[in-house]
Amino acid sequence: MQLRRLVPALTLAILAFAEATAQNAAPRVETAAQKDARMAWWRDARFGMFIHWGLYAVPAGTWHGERVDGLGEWIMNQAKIPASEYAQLAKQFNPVQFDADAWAKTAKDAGMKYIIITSKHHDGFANFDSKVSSYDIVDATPYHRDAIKALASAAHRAGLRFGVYYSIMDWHHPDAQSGAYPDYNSRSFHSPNFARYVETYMKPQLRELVTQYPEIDVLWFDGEWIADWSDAQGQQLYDWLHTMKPSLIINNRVGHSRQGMAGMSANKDAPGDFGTPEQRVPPEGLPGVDWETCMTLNDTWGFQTFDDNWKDTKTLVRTLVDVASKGGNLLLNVGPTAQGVIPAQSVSRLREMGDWMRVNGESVYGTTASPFGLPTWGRYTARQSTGKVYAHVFDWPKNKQLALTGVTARPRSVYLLGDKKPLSVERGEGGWMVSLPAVRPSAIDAVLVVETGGTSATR
Ligand code: JFZ
Repeated sequence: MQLRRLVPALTLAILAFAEATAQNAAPRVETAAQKDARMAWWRDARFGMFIHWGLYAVPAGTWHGERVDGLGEWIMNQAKIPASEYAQLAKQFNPVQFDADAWAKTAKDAGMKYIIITSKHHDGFANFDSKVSSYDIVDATPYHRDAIKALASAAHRAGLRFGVYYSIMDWHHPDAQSGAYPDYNSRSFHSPNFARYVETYMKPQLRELVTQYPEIDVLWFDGEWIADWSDAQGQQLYDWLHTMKPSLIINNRVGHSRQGMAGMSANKDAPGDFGTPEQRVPPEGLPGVDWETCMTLNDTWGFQTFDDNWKDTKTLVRTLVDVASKGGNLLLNVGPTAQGVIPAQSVSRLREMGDWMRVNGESVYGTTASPFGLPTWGRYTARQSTGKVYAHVFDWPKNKQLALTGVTARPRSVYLLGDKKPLSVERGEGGWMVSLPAVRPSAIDAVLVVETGGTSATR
């Protein structure tokens, strides 16, 4: 082997050895109480903003005049675009209208408590100033500014937590999946140099993110289903990240055993702090388990000009409440344009969710799963510290009699949230029956406070 090839190979071996030694020297030991403390803000938050933004916003779903099927951020794979050709999009990515404070305000006004943005999606393009790559927003675009840095600071100014999405799969890097072209997403493809990508590219980029962006509290991995990744590698990565920053919260896609769109890991010892159901809410509560449903407002994550299948505000609020009633968080996505603008259809829906949250947020933030199952008329959430259960009435009964199904002991008091006036409660056929007021306070979700003597609510 020539010296110029031997030196990088040796460097890699030394790096890998140093990492392995560091891991052996510092195995992560965390008590249940320490984990509760680390997860506390996240469990209280219940509602966050997901942002998918990158070069795919430039074609926005159309390639050579043809609409491309599938998700906007998958266009490189769907249209079988060679990596070198796709990379040319960087020259057109100049989001001069990007206003990080405006994005943070949109999240804040919706009632969201944290923001997770793509730092690098499957296409390999980084939205931050990476020193191990020139394939990033600072080096490769006319914009030349670090979007992750700007949004991290804006989020903190707005009092929001901040985290980044990072794809393990990389269609651009020659040592990762670019060799799988034209099927970048092949599940059987192995790169002979994948370890080199991990040690000299992925981990250095993750180190940059964790050490140079102090606001980052969450790492949201994805693209973990590739044949070159395993639970064991995920566990090593998880431990390595925690050695650098013990407070990090890391999703279960750091490992390899997520079960499809249901999102929970098959193996209970798999790495990761929370499960990631995608585009769906688990049918039942998952007591004692941390999870977060990620969902689009229309049908795509990355911006597409033609996707107009927007969910309505009522559906969105009820989805958030459904999630909270089952003990999870909702991470709702926006896909900004290549100019740096969150689509108006997204902003208006989020503003309307915020209108509901400003009145009813108490029944969502810091609550735990329903102690009384799933009533036919809506959902329950609970706050153990106060013994309050919130009855979320989606379907207001015509006869104004609401059966508090699942509640056994006589409630101490029942009233509308934001109106302390006690409502009459009588024992009836359907259990404890509440006489509802004549005026329904919300057609989206009218919230009643049920004061119980104390509940056995679990997360
Ligand atoms: C993944 C990404 O691929 C997607 O672009 C988006 O970032 C989302 C939040 O996460 O979604 C997936 C992942 C895997 C499959 C489908 C969607 N899959 O294996 O079918």
